[in-house]
Order: sequence, then structure tokens, then C-alpha cells
Amino acid sequence: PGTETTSEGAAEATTEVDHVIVGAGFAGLCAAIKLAEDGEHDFVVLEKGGDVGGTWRDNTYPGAACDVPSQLYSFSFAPNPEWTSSFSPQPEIQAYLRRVASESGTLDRFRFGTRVEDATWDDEAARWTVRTTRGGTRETWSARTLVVGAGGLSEPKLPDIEGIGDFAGHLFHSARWDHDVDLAGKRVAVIGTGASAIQIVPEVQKVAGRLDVYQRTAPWIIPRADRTYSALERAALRHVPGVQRAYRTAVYWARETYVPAFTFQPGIAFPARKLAEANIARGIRDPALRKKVTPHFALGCKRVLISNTYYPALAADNVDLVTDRIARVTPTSVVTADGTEREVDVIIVATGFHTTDLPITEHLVGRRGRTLADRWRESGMAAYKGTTVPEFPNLFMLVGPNTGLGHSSMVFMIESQVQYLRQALRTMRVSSYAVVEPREDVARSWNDRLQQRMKRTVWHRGGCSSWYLDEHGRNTTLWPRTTFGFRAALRDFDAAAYAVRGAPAPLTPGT
Ligand code: N01
Repeated sequence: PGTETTSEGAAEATTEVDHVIVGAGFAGLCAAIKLAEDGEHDFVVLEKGGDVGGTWRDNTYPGAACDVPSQLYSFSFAPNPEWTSSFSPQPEIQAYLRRVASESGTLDRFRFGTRVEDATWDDEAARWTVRTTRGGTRETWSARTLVVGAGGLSEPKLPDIEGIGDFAGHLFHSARWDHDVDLAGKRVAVIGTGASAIQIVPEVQKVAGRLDVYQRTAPWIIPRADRTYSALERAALRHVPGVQRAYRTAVYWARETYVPAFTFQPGIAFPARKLAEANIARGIRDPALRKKVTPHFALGCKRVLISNTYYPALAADNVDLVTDRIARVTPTSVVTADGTEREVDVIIVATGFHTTDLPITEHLVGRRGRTLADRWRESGMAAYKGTTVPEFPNLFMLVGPNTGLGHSSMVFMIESQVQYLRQALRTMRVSSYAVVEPREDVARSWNDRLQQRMKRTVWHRGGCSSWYLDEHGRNTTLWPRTTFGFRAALRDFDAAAYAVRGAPAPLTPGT
């Protein structure tokens, strides 16, 4: 795509395109498909991995599956009659994304194996300069708009534990599973008890000789209402018009009822708490172990997890749930604060992701010459409508600040943001704007209102710490209202909230 130009004195060619999209997960793929649909064909998708899929390409751990119902976890414009169960396993989601990408006819604009080194706004040219490396080759792209769909849960966070770097056995993060390591009969440690760990533990328990699960905070876990679709159901989903949409709509509205229950009136979460307590009682007989896994914070404060197999796995003979703090790791063992040393062959760190300190923001340089990370270090992670940021013209962040969900599908949020992007591009085209940048005052009041609302939520008041909160205790990751509220807010591009600029004056010949 684009035009290749080599500017005088520049070391490498610059390819000009209208739009650069970063990332080929749900977000980047959605943006690519919708831009192409609007006739905006001059774009490139830069993806550091070798395939589409994002988080669903990277998280290949045993047991990986979605905890959002399948019918909701797909694009509204690309329903999937192939789902085999109500909660899809990772390979099905990855296959779905591959199919959607290949049928979209946009794959020729995807550059795999391409890492974005930095992206810098050139205010005079009103363009982003995006520098990349692909293998040993450097490439530079110049684009009017930059769409960042690099994911909010994509950069693994390793625990800061003394000696962990010296461990001589195998150690890997849940999102970078090492399939070459055979766990059969091994002594394995899993650090963490979040959404990833509770899917991993039952699978590892089946094969490991011994498994130590290191729990810092017990999570709330309700039963997983999963079931395989019957042949009749699958046939109906595939062939009877409207059935799939009816399933989707039913799940969607059921999920929206969680918003007031879990976020604003924790008391209403009482039945869910009872369900979670019954889940513990059903899975574990030993009163001491039951006590260890019973959480001490309001349900909903951290992500509510779903599993039918985690508690029975913890109760198995070859598993130990360790609640003492990890003091250090030696080349052969994990040592806890009480002085106990447990020898292990493999350590699996299921310790989550960089969420409020997204690494890509260190490499996005805005109009004032500072990085987005620097801006956010000063003001906290914040964007206007979760998508655009003052000082960073023509930048659209998909899955940006305060767009995460605890209750429903991120695909819905992504589609809402892509709708906003499309409307922005239409407005720019019709009104001949070269630059749109959200106004500081408008962005501030959007975020002030959001944070005011946040104070009433269980995420602030539920007595837990979680990746939802930044170091100042502000929730800068989740959306505190209904998803249809978000969609309504992003339906149209509100140009009045933006400082806009026309096309740059053509350069005087000879300059
Ligand atoms: O990560 P997490 P995750 N020493 O951050 C513990 C999505 N997701 O990968 O609770 C010891 O939730 C930490 O302890 P604590 C979903 O949105 C979805 O599991 O902080 N322990 C916690 O137990 C999810 O929320 C799906 O005290 C340490 C765990 O590690 C998000 O991804 C599946 C530690 C980290 O939990 C992240 O989930 C998987 C340390 N130094 C993920 N540092 C599905 O759709 C951290 N921990 C199914």
C-alpha cells in the first residue's frame, strides 16, 4: 500500500499510507475490516507476531478458554455458527479470527513480524512517523492517522521476586507457554490465582507429579455454566435465520443486568456470593483448605472467575495450596516467608499483565514532544471516551483507558470504538480536517465524571487491590457503566469536543 518516497538525507525509505493500525488482534482486525468497508483502503496493519489473534494467539496454555459466552465473543458482523459450546476454548477463537481475517480480503495489508519501535507526531506535516523493524530490516511509515490496537492485556508482567532470574529449571509466563516442556510427573509451581491460573491448575494437576499453587489473594469463583451445544442446537444456529442473533441478544441483556448488581450496589451481589461459597463447599471437603480459598473482599472487586474444576484440582492429593508469602526463588526451589523450601522442576508465573503502564505508550511521542507514558505518569492513564488523547492528534486507541469490562464482551467495546473512528474519518473527509485533537477541558471533564462515578463502585469500595487500579488507587482500566451507554457515547464523532485544523499548507517550492 501507499507511496514510497525517500526524503533527502534519510537513511531509509518511508512508505506513505493514510492509516497505520498497530496490532492484529480483535481490535486491529475490526479496524482494518471496517476501514476497507468504508473505502479507506490505504492502510497497513503492523503486527509483531506471526499471525492474527492477539491475546488469543499468545495464550495457548492448557485449558485456555473464554469466560465470556461464545455468542457474544464474536464480531456482530461475522457471526460464527462453528462454536461448539457456550464458552469457547482458545483454539476455536483463534480459528474464528483466522477465518474472519482471511475472508475479509484485507490480509494483504497486514505486515507480520513487524515491531513498532516508535511513532512520532510531526505537527508541521500533520502526520505520524512510525518506525518499525522487521527481522533485521528497518522500515518507516508515514500516516495521517494512527490506530493503536496493541491490547490492554498483552505484555506479561513477571513477579518481582528475589532470585527468580537464577532459577535453573524451566520458568515461563502463562501467556508465553513453553510447549516443549513436558510436565508429566514433574514438580511444578504455579504462582498466582487469577483468571489464567484457575484454568491452568486443573490441567497441570492431571499430569504433574506434584503441584504447588502459590496464592497471594483468594479469588471469588462461581460455577462455569458451560455446556456443549447439541447437534440440533448447532444445526439451528447454523441454518435457522435469527437463532444466532436471538442467543446473542439474550446473553447480552442478561450480562448487562450485572452492571448495577456488581458495580454500584455490592449488596445485590449476595446471591452470587452464596453461589461462590457453594462452589467452594462442592469442590473442597477439607475445612482448612476451604478456609484458605475463601476470599476476604466484596465479590466483584476483583474479576469474578468461573470454574467447576479449580477447587477439585486444589483438593487433589498431588496439590498443595501455599498461602505463605514467597520470600525468594533459588536455582532449584521456592522458599516462603515461613522458611519452607519446596523443590520444583518448573515454575509457571500466572501473574498477569502490564495494564496501567502499557509498554507501547513509552514509544508514542505526541505534539509536545513527550511520550504518552510521560503524560500519563503526570496525569494518570486517561483518554477522551477511552479513545483519543489531548496532545496526541489523529491517534485512536482501541481498548484504551477505562474501556475494559468485568461483565461482558470486549468485542462489543471494540466495535463501538471502531464506529467512532469511522465517524471521525468521515467528518475529517467531509470537512477537510487534517488534524483532530480532543480538547483538554473536554477530556478532563469526561474523566472527572467517570472517576466520580467510579468512587461508588465495588472496585473502589470492595476492599481489594487489583490490576484494575493504578498506583494511586484510581480505576483507569474499566468502564463503569453499561456497554450500550458506551456505544451511545461513541455513536457519532463530536467534532465540537476537538481542536481541528485544515489541510497543511503546501510547501513552497524550493524549501
Ligand atoms: O492475571 P491477574 P491473569 N507473588 O492479574 C498473583 C483476562 N483473562 O492473567 O491477586 C505472588 O488477574 C496475583 O495475586 P493478587 C481477565 O480480564 C481472561 O490471571 O494480586 N502472586 C493474582 O492472583 C483477567 O482479569 C481469561 O494478590 C502474585 C495473579 O498473580 C486478566 O486477563 C483468562 C505476584 C495475577 O492475576 C488477567 O488475568 C485469562 C507475586 N509477586 C485472563 N504478582 C478468560 O477469558 C501477581 N500475583 C478466561
